[in-house]
Amino acid sequence: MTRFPDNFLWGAATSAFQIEGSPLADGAGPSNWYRFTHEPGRVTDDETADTACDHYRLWRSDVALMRQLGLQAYRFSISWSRILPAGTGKVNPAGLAFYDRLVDALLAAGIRPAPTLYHWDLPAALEDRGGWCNRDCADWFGEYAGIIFEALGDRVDLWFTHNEPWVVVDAGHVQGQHPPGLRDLRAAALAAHNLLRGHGIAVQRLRATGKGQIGIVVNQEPKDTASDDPDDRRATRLADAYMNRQFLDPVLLGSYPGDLAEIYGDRWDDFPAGDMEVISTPIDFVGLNYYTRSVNRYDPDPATAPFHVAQVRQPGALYTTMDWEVRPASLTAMLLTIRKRYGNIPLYITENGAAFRDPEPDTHGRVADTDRCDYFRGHLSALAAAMDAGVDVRGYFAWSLLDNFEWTFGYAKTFGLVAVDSATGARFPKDSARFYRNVIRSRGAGI
Ligand code: IFM
Repeated sequence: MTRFPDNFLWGAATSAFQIEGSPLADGAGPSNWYRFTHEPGRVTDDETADTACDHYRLWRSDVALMRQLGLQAYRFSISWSRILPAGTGKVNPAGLAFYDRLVDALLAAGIRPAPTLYHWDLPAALEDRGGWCNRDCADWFGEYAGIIFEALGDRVDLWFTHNEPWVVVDAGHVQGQHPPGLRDLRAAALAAHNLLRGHGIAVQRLRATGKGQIGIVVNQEPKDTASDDPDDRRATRLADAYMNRQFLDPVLLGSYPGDLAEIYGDRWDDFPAGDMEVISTPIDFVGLNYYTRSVNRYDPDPATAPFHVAQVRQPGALYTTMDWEVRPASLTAMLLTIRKRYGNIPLYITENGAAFRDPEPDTHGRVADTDRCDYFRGHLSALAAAMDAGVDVRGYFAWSLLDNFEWTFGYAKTFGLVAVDSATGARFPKDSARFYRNVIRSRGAGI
């Protein structure tokens, strides 16, 4: 394929907490991430997202910038605690008004809004009530989703429920690196299940409105085994079940992968029979975030239980500053695997991109981020290869529009098409932004 289809959707993605700043402005409640980032030692250099990219104030010029870059769609997330400061109950009209204006501005600029309802920032008040470990959280999410559909559903037709629920489960409930900071497998199993129930409830809420299309966003990381040793193969299979199939199997096949029992053991409760029906409510598409693959081996160290998996670094491979191997071929492989396991459901690449150490802007403000251009070139070719093989991919969102707050890494990891001067908020489109604009204009001929 030399060109992507005419109706292929080209966009860029961000998330609320990572770019907006002004976390408590205009009546917003604190989110779990706001609170977490204000606890010493949680984030590199104790950086916070109190200003981030200042998008909450600079959204108008950011929409103008997206237009200049030729974006056809913008995937952003909505901050639950701006809309419902206590998580449920009383709506904060000023919070809704922010997204209402943003959607209008995007449409006026000819850019299709594609909101994600939940990109990790939970109202702190709900975390205090048990967060995703509380069964009720799925219904609280449904209530919030209903408010958003009611407010924006006349203008938005492309919705995503959760972003990367695996990260919420793993980083938040197994590794203790994200809020709520737990290291508890029983909590992880509960949170995973309730996130999925929340997803299903939100899908049903949208269906009740009779408008719009909806899907979930999962991060997929192909798991390759370091050797044919049975222990390495088993460790690889478990890593795959845990990260890649734990969420897509229930949503698309209506059951959990059997191998999860080997991970969770008796920390997995029996859930009510009707739950799976809610979780597997039919969706319109799946959003896939792809960054890298991993090569895995068995690790006997008791500290790595119950996964007993370690990643093997590949000599000679290029790694990003996240320490993620650059491996476009695994994007093609991932898409073919998805089609084989789940059938030819429509897909979007909802995130793809790379953090590299960028050169400083030169005297004309130019940032020559050659590595990132190469990354996009390689991955778009890999995407085209999968589409040539018949995989139904409808669009691509580069991560990310702006250099932003990379969670516990603070501002050190830069993924943006556009650099942001932290002192002034000034935006500098990098060479990758120009490269991407040409890709969009030429429908991929510029790769
Ligand atoms: O920045 C994150 C984003 O919030 C979720 N997907 C991965 C990105 C890079 O780590």
